[in-house]
Amino acid sequence: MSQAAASRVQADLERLLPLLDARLTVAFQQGEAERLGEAMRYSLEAGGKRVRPVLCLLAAEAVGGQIESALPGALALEYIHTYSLIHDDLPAMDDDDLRRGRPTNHKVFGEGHAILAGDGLLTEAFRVLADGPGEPARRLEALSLLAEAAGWRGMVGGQALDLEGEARAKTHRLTKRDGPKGEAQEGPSEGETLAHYDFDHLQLIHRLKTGALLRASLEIGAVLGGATPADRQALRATGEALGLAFQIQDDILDATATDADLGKRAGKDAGRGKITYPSLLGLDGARKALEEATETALCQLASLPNRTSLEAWARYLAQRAN
Ligand code: GRG
Repeated sequence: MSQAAASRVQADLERLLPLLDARLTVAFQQGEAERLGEAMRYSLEAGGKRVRPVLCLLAAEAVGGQIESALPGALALEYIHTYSLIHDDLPAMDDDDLRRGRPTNHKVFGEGHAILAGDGLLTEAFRVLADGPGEPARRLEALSLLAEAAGWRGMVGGQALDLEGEARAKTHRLTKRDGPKGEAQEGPSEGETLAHYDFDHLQLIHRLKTGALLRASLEIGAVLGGATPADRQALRATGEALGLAFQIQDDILDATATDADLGKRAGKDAGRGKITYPSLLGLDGARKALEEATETALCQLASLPNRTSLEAWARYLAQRAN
């Protein structure tokens, strides 16, 4: 990444993070269910890169809109993202102990409260956007985009497909291990298992599970910022490409970084026999796919009036170290 792009990302963080941090936990400070409020604040305050809210705010700026008008969208995106991480870490899902460099929510507050903390964040996302400032028609459009991206046609659907794929891979491994004298029993061959969970399927899962919310981050910012239809379409396409790039880099980091670098367990994908970009294309192939997706994002941005920050962020996301 060039020095200019790195400085731009740093400057964006310095001006945008205080705006987000000042509002992020306000809704969870007071209420009857105090411990639940604490559980929601715990995960929000644990850090995180704030990629989705920042992209949302930058998208509004990129189309000539005001940051303030996009803030409710930015908060809503971080609430949904944080809820998804809390639920993803539960024993019924990925069963993780470490997230954002801290013990996971259910390790501190128990499974029941972690489920409810996720539910509380999910529902607050829609309230903050419904009540926020700005034109009602734009907020209504943003609500619809958020529901589509977070729900069963987006992130939740992608998570379901991922769980189903993992269950199939596990059954296949068990079938092999349980055979007489340790030999493989009759069952699906490796090729047959891969056919169920091949590259197209991997891309579908990524597009839904990770990509949908990232794409929505840019499109919601565009809508709240009052984008023209052409600018909105350009940002939607940018988000699609950035979502893919983000996931490829996530796969690469899982294969190459340490727990300490990531603030979460590294090497999970290989441990679970998951199909990933590096496992299918090799590390070099995955890096090439990452470059291509980033270039696509940069091309889509070319027609926008204020694109410098988003260009810098596209480069940063491809090179992020955690
Ligand atoms: C439980 C409904 C439900 C969905 C879970 C997003 C997700 C779906 C699971 C997370 C699993 C995972 C590691 C996906 C890969 C991409 C991803 C979302 C990484 C985490 O996002 P970052 O890097 O996290 O933006 P921070 O902590 O920086 O906010």
